[in-house]
Amino acid sequence: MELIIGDKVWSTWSMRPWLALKHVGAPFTETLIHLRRDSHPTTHDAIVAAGSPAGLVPVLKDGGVTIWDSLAICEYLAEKFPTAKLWPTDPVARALGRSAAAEMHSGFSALRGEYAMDLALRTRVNVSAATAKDVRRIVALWSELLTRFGGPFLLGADWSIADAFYTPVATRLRSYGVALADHGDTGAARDYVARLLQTQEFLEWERGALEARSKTSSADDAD
Ligand SMILES: N[C@@H](CCC(=O)N[C@@H](CS)C(=O)NCC(=O)O)C(=O)O
Repeated sequence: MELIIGDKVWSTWSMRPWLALKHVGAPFTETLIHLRRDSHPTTHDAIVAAGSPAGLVPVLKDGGVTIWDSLAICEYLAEKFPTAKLWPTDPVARALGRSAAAEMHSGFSALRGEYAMDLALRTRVNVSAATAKDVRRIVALWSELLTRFGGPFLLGADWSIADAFYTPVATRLRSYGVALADHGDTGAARDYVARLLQTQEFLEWERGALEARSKTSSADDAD
């Protein structure tokens, strides 16, 4: 299998299936396409040439098949590797997990638009009213699932696609210094953020992101 991704420091949609693939443990090669068209004007052409009909990353190639959306890739992996339990076997837990992942995939536009993922960033902001609304909803959703299934992950004992989908949110909350207690959290959401940021898969992604960032900075310094 080959996974085509964007820069690890920024590309939230690439991170999700990458975490799922690492969790599954299947061998895969990784092809990186630099994003940010101002500095990489050929991004779109490179993604299309790599075989993405939508001109977006991530893309998974498996044999003759090309899958070009983060959620579709994760669903494919769940079906291809059932023993990895990327979704729980209980249909209710699975349906709630899919609802949570789909809500992330299609929603939270204020948080996503105003506070881009940047794994190297640490700051403190007063979030806008629109983002505060998104954060409050995320805290409520996480708290409800953590209570219902008993944690430590959203659907219970096993890390799932729902957790993959919210890991980039956890990085944004850390990067922008968002205090979840100001948005309805009684501690469960804060602890869940810490847990997502300590998984082996995320730490490996983060190491790759920061190494790439330091190489880019050294190259920029040399200009
Ligand atoms: N809904 C798509 C969204 C994919 C997406 O927006 N990818 C961004 C990178 S995170 C992209 O390819 N941007 C192309 C560009 O920056 O030119 C998915 O879930 O895969």
